[in-house]
Amino acid sequence: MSLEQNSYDESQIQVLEGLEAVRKRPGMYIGSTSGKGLHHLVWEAVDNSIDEALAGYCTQIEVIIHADNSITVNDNGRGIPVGLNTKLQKSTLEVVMTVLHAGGKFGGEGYKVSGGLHGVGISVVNALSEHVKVQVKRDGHIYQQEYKRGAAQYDIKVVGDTDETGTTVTFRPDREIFTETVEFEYEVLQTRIRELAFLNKGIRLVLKDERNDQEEEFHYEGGIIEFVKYLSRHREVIHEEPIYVEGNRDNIHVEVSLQYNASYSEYIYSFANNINTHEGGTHESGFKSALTRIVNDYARKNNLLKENDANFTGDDVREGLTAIISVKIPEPQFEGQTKTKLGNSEVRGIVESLFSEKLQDFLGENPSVSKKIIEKGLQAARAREAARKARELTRRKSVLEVGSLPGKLADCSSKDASLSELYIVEGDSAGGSAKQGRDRHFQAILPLRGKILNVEKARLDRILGNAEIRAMITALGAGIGDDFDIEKARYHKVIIMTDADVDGAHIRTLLLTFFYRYLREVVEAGFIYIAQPPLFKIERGKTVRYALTEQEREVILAEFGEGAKINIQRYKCLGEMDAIQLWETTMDPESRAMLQVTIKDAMEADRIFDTLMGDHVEPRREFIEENAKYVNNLDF
Ligand code: 0RA
Repeated sequence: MSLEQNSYDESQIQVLEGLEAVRKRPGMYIGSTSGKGLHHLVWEAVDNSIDEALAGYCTQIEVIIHADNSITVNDNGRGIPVGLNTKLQKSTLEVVMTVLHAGGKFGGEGYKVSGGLHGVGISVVNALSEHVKVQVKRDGHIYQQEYKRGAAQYDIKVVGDTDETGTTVTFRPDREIFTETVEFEYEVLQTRIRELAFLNKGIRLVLKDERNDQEEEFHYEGGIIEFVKYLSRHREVIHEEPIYVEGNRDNIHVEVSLQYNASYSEYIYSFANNINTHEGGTHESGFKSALTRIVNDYARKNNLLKENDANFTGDDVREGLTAIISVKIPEPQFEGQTKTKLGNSEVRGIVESLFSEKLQDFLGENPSVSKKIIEKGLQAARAREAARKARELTRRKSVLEVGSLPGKLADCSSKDASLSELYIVEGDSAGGSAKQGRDRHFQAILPLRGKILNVEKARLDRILGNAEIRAMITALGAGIGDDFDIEKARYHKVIIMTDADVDGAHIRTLLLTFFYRYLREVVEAGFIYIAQPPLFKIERGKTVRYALTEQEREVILAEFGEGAKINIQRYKCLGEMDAIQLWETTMDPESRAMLQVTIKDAMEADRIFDTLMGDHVEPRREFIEENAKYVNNLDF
């Protein structure tokens, strides 16, 4: 085998630490050893191939889930170098696979996807796998090496000849490390691989699942233009082709694509080096300020905003907007709580100026679309004003009428918020049972009428005008909007209790959306919970058991065994339980099962809610079908 490789300087490899450190503290390298960490291994491997593609040497990447839950990532790049690393007296391949961070100094040219948790190197995957096999095709040969828990099993060897090039890594995650699960989820891989295909136009990404012979190919010549179209696919768009700008300045590559639709929602996703910058950052703020400025300029120049009209706010011009901002930069700085905020200050101005110019041209060339965008902005501004008035109304109600709690609230006697719970219950009849069954010392009950459902098609700002929602805000006592103060919250647990049917799922989605958009701090504080009423009551003689799921029902039936007569009741709504049953199964802190809502759950509800009030009927029908199924299998 040839030991000397062309221009690649193998002394660049930095030897930092042994793989033992990775096995001792895997969380430090891949975030966690949960399912998320497990999937992270795949991203680590895929990122290397994406880097090779971004450097211009690789056009196709294949990810295969094997039946034994091992993964293969295969690319047609140049192949990891195999020549001798003179310092370590090992092949470069072995160094890359067994020395922590050795991959970091690769190449030098092009961008690295690395950032945040990514980019720790393929050696981390090796350290955390029971078994790894790597094959490299280059220089006419197929080279191979295998490892167990990071340790090479033999020296690199030639196992065949080929005129192709590429790298194939197959790894089986270590069960000793991933104690929770070693099972890969198709949807998780699919979502990210699709996203990578959108973000890196032209690359062909293939996902195969050998567990059920599923296979999909993701390949978008249009890149983020197609991403925007994909995100808007359920919407009534107001211009067929998304606006697109691509440019390079100071080694920073910028792409922006956007499209307006008839809905009221805003979907802006930003990425830096393929990493979703959830917390935004300089690229996103550059985009937003350009958008606000240019739309206002256009509206003024064309007399669509009158002299007495105030300028549009950023929110006004982003109603009904779907946008992707993707930058690729040599040294991204990730900041913020979750390290998903782009900090590089030079990026703001570059995005802003590249995008401004393009947007200005677009508006000038498409006057009828521009008019529609401005009209949406005007509508949004009016809605904003209406929402402000609605908020004032709730504020006056809660602040001026001191101590006036909603009439339907059955409050608890405790004044200690940290001990107090507010049950928000669907329907007056279940509300009645809950009032009877509760422990009134610390449990308050607020029944909600089904009427709240009718806001389905309403804008969220109108929801604030809804009496039921206002009762909730007043009961919670922490205000809303600018004068919100979590310290004033009268309960530290707000428990949503709805029926196990589609309407119940619907109301729950609405409530979570409301909390997410208007009382996010309450969600962040961990105050929101979802009650888990049982789905089945199973009786044998005098013994009564409750099951939350069909699985639990089966377990109980197995315990009861054959023989005596067994009676199974399926609860369709909370009202079928009497006060005592409701207390025993769903409200008694000793025995109840509740789900605490995370900000991610609430965000997901917000997305679903948006689908529900979207412009198309189809996704709504899908939600109902999905949820009907969901609820049958029980819940969440
Ligand atoms: C650095 C240099 C060269 C190839 C690669 C990195 C490379 C690494 C991986 C990891 C997965 N797939 C990959 N493909 C390529 C080649 C340098 C040369 O040939 O001159």
